Amino acid sequence: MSNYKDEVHLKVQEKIYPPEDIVKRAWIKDYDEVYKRSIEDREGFWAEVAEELHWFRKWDKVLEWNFPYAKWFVGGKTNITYNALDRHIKNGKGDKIAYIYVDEDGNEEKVTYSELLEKVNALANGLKRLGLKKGDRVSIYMPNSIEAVVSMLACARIGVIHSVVFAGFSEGALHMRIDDAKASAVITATYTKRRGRKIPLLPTVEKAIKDLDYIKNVIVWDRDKEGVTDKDDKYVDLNRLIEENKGECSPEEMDSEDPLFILYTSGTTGKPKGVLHTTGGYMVNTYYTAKIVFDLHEDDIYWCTADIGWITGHSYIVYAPLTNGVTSVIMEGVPVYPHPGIWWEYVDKYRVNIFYTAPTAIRMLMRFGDEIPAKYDLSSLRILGSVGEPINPEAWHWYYEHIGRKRCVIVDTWWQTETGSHMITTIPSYPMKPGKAGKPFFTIEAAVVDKNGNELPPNTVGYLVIKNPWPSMLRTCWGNPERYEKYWKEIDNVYNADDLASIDEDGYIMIVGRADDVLSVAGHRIGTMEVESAIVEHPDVVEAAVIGKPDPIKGQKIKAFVVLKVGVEPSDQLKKEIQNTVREILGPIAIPEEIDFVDKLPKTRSGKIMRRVLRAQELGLEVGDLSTLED
Ligand code: 6R9
Repeated sequence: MSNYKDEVHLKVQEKIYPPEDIVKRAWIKDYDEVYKRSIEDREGFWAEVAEELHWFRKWDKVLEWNFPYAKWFVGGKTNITYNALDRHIKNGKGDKIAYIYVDEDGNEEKVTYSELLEKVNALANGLKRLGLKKGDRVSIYMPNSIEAVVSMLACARIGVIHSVVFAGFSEGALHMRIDDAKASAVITATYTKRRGRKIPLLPTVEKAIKDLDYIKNVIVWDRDKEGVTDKDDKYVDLNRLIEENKGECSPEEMDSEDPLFILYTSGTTGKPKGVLHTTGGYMVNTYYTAKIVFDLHEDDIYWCTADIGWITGHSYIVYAPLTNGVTSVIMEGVPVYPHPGIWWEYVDKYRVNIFYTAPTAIRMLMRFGDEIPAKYDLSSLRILGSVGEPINPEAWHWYYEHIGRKRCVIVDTWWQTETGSHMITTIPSYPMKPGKAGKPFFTIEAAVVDKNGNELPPNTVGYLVIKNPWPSMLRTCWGNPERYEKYWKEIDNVYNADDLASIDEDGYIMIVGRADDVLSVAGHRIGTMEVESAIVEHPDVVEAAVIGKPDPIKGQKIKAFVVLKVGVEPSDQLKKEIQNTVREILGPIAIPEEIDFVDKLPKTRSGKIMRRVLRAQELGLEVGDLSTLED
């Protein structure tokens, strides 16, 4: 793996100590002691955590590990919405604000725990009335909003499996995800707001489901009351459905292993995989990681800037903040509109204590200068989180100094759609190392190994693997168990995260990046194959290969190498058309910024495109072993 060695990053050794007051209030003060105990008795550890939540029936067994299939809290019955809502209301916290929704124009809407439950119950009743039942799938294509949260929770209330699709995806990506899950209904909105514009969503849904006759209903949040659902019985008005079905909806007693949701994520080959998460383990693991890593306490105001369309939104905008009973900010819009201080303005206004974002956003905001955050009172902040990609030390220090004002801790949380919750992360009570994610969370045994599973010496880059099952691990890939088994069978019967990493002498893990052909553009996981397939949809294109190029803000940007049909002349116009094709099929995040027209692509003898050759040429790196190259 020598071509990944980077002497500079191995020298990152700086240690920064957390402020005393933060350590003093932290739930866990002695990481080493608790970690040791958690490894000695993994099941006992998680059982103790699970006791903090409500179960209609207690589990018989904490873990059943039938490699590579795990069942957690076997025999237990619960409902995640009961723990997210009813439990707090029963404890007298019904009037507490659950979400403060804000948009780019300063519009604000607050919802209490009681009000949220009322809406969730009503929509759940409505979904039932439309004929939806436990085990059915519903796709959700919604703006980042309270309505989206209500939609997800209404599904979970009655055991309907939700499949949220990021509202930045276009019709092709949406069609694939709806069709793979065979959703019976779609919940959407007329539009989402972005940079002061209304981006239509409903027309995209209509195109995506054109030939899908198993879709019984499209439920629409008609934001401007345009009457868009009047045209056809298939269309149902979301707010009317809520209005007309008010009343109690008792939570479905879900088996601990009943599916909660599917979320599609990009892989190396073929189409995205539907990662399946189940009820009990996901609930316990997300609840507890948020509590410890963000050190959540009763009166905290918490803001995760992700979108509900990604796993970070599922776990740390929706489920974990609610099971912890805190108040969350949820924002619809981008970080730079109407001005690049909008996030800090809201941190100041709502007295946010915990702020969780991605390095790509930090790098983007850094560019606007230190004077922007300096205008605001950010003294309420205590914990700053980072997720999605490695945070480079420069961005780390800016976040620490200009946002945290050297009084906060930064928790760099490494995890994946597949892991469901934080796996390797700093926690607030031990020293931070800028550029390193931190140590394994409790009960997690992580290692850095070679392809055969041999552990590598400290500070050597290799594959990051997890050696044990954990409660919120994915249970399978929807309709594709072979793909699931691959995670555990590729490297010596341990979970292969497909990330490259190194571990230092103190046990801190540094993530280097993806090992497979997955791109990370502004923290979004995009498969090279997905983009290539979209490019080839253009009638003049024969073949395409896509690589990621380092980008100071987005982490990576996409470059495409395109082979045209014989007789077609390359032109700037054609580049634009190809970009538009990708935009239409996948959405703006997947557009190749650079396009080179080439005569042919480097391939292996078995016909696989050797993207690493293109990458090496493009970036001036060593090409490495070429023995499998075709010619
Ligand atoms: C939560 C999420 C997962 C991939 C993962 C890795 C990268 C996530 C990171 C990080 C370095 C961190 N990643 N967190 N890399 N440091 N703190 O992002 O899930 O969209 O599935 O992406 O993101 O490469 O394998 P997902």
